[in-house]
Amino acid sequence: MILHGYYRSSASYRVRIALNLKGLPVSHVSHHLRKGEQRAADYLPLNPQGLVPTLVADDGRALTQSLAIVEWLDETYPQPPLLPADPWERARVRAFAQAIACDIHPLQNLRILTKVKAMTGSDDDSQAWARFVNEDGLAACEAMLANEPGPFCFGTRPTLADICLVPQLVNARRFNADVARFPRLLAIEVAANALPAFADAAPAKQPDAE
Ligand SMILES: N[C@@H](CCC(=O)N[C@@H](CS)C(=O)NCC(=O)O)C(=O)O
Repeated sequence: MILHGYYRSSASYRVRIALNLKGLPVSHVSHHLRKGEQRAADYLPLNPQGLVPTLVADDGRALTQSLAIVEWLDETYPQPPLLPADPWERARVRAFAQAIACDIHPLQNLRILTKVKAMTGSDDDSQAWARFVNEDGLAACEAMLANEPGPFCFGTRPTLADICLVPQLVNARRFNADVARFPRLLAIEVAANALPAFADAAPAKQPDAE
């Protein structure tokens, strides 16, 4: 398989964690986002949205959207499972993952911040926006886990929820969000990063890291 991504892309980071948890080998192709390589003519046929990640399977088919990719990996390579067996619990994990992937991450994406900066003429405004989006969204995530026993988001092993949370915390720090407000999320991050599957997927460990 080939993963088209970027070291600092948190959506690519989600897929890297899932591949590591499954023990699946992959080749990496890096697209430098600030240079606009995600919109290169030879990449757009794979991902018409001009975003990373894209996973190209062994048979050459290409799949976009990190959550769809992670769920496809989970269904195709079921061990270890990344979603609970019980339908209600599975839906709760997806709800948490989507609180991040649908309601935080897209609002602080590179193309949105570039637009905010262009509209306001201020890099400070775009950074303040990203900080607000992360703090506001992660406060809700902290509350969503208030009655969960840990050490992971939902129970004793990592799920799609942790796969979304850990990369988002890295983003939040990049925008100077006050993550100390979220002790439960930080404890989960420590538990997750103790696993090589999470630690090895970190942006700083990737070959294209700058
Ligand atoms: N919902 C998509 C989001 C993909 C996405 O926004 N990727 C970012 C990097 S994390 C990107 O390619 N940004 C480039 C841009 O905004 O131009 C997914 O989960 O795959």
